[in-house]
Amino acid sequence: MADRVKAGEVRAVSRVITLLESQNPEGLAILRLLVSGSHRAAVIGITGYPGAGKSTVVAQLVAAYRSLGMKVGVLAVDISSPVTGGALLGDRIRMQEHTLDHGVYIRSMATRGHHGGLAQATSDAALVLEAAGYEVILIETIGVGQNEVEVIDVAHTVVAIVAPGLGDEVQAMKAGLLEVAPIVVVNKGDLAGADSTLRDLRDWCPTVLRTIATTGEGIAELVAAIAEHQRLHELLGPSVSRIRKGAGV
Ligand SMILES: Nc1nc2c(ncn2[C@@H]2O[C@H](COP(=O)(O)OP(=O)(O)O)[C@@H](O)[C@H]2O)c(=O)[nH]1
Ligand SMILES: [Mg+2]
Repeated sequence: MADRVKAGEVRAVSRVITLLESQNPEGLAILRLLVSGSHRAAVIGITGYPGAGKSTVVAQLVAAYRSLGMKVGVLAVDISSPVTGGALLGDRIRMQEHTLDHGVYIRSMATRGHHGGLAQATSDAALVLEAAGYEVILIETIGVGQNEVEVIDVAHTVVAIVAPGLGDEVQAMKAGLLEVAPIVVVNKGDLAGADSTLRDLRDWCPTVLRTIATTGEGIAELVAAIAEHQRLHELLGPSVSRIRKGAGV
């Protein structure tokens, strides 16, 4: 099974992630065989409140990285509640344009049913994708809270997505999430209030970008900012050490 994952076989990748989600000992044994590989993936966390445009940004990033010829894995972390259950379907439909592309793997991680925690399951899944040769791994997380910060530990680069007109949410993010997100994106740059949100955040964060994810505006700049952060990360330390630590191997 490990060999099949290393050969990039999608069915094997899915199977192993399912084993890991249920903390199956066989899954953990396979994972140990996988992490010895020499692949290096850029793991990018995309976080922010529901509705900010995370999935739309992720779909644009997938297109951007595919146009560079890179294999892209997407892990969508969904909270299994009646309130957000519909978001999962929306995400699937929105990303559907990429699902026929063999260079893109999209997987939803449901928070319910993880015995070892969502962050662990996500971290394990990212390692499987890395072993399977995915060069970019995008992790979309819903909301902002303690669990999110855990998931953020998996990613080398975290991008916080903010939409204008969410005054209170932006204030809450400043206090918490923005501390761990080196790149902040004000998405829905076409909406009123985008300018003042940008100004407000620029006092707090070094890198604040404006995007209109529905049209793709600003995505090239976001790709460049992520690349720059990843480059610094490479200089500052081994890119996979944190994720390896997360997998306990
Ligand atoms: N006006 C506008 N709408 C956007 C933009 N980006 C996303 N949306 C819309 O905002 C809604 C929520 O987007 P989604 O990507 O599902 O947000 P998520 O919950 O953060 O993943 C959808 O209806 C999108 O079409 C944007 O840049 N401008
Ligand atoms: Mg979404």
